[in-house]
Amino acid sequence: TPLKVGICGATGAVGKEIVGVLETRGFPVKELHLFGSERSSGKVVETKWGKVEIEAFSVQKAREMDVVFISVSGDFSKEYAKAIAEGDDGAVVIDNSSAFRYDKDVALCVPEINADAARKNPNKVIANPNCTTAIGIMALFPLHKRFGLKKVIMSTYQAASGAGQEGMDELRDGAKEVVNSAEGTIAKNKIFAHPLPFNLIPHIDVFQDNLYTKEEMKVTWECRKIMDIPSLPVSCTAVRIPTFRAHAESIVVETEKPIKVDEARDLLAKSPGIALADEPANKKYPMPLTASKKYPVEVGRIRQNIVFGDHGLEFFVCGDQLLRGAALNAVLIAEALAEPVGKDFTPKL
Ligand code: 11C
Repeated sequence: TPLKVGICGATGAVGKEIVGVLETRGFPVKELHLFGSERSSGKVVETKWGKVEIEAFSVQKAREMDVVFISVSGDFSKEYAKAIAEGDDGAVVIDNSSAFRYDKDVALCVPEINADAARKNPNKVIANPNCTTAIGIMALFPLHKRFGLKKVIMSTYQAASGAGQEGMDELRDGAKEVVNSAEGTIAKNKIFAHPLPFNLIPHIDVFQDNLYTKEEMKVTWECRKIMDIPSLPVSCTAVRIPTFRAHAESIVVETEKPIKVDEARDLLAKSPGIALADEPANKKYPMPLTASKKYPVEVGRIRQNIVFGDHGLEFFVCGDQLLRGAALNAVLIAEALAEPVGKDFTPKL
């Protein structure tokens, strides 16, 4: 049945992508309401459902929706998400922030993996995972089901889009400044901890007591919750690199059962949400340039890991940060909610 759909943060990098995903997925939209700040209200956005004017957000207006996607900030979600969802007449909220991800009574969902967590969620706020988790877990989960994950070690190469439109703008403007200026010029930075053009920064989000960053710990906490393996050791080093919108991840797993490259490759090729890109002889492997603006996550460079031997696999994944990492996953959660409890969710992407 067609739904009244609201988007909070509709003019942001993720909000715009949510509109695009609703359009291309043919999501059953009865009415589309785009909520923004006072500053952007009144602007008109062309959509498949006609021109839609940005409305100033209010809890009351959002509560009139059937489903509301929130992609503003953790503080915005903390303040408003529960008020939008509360009671039988509230809306289902799909929240892109980290505000509720680790709450016991809030489902954290990648619908191809744990759709039922969202369907059986005891309240109407459902959390969308961090982009790094959502991308890597597309390959990790099928491997876990077949071989059992024992340990996961990964390093990431994360795009500027993780810091939103302002992050992408800072990269583009800074790169222009460097190439158009005297040799040795270093770009300015405000969004990132250091200048990003022609650099990389092993620091995303704030440092924790254990000297991992919060971005790195999110991967640990979220992999455990989504795959329901509460004590899985997952160690991540998260690095910002000067790409625009696709995160790449180098992942090593140790498995309970012996794992063979061919078997793992066949399994991953058939798993939902994945596009295999694993033909080294033809220079085909996952890259930000080929994974950007695509729904599936590319997986390749699959090989037996030297350290863990016949119980170890090493591979590379690359996925669009704004799509699988945010907008696509959020819309797929809404699609999965329309299907009955117990049904596997395997959308065509
Ligand atoms: C980044 N992964 O690349 C972050 C952005 O927890 O939703 C997403 C932060 C989050 O900067």
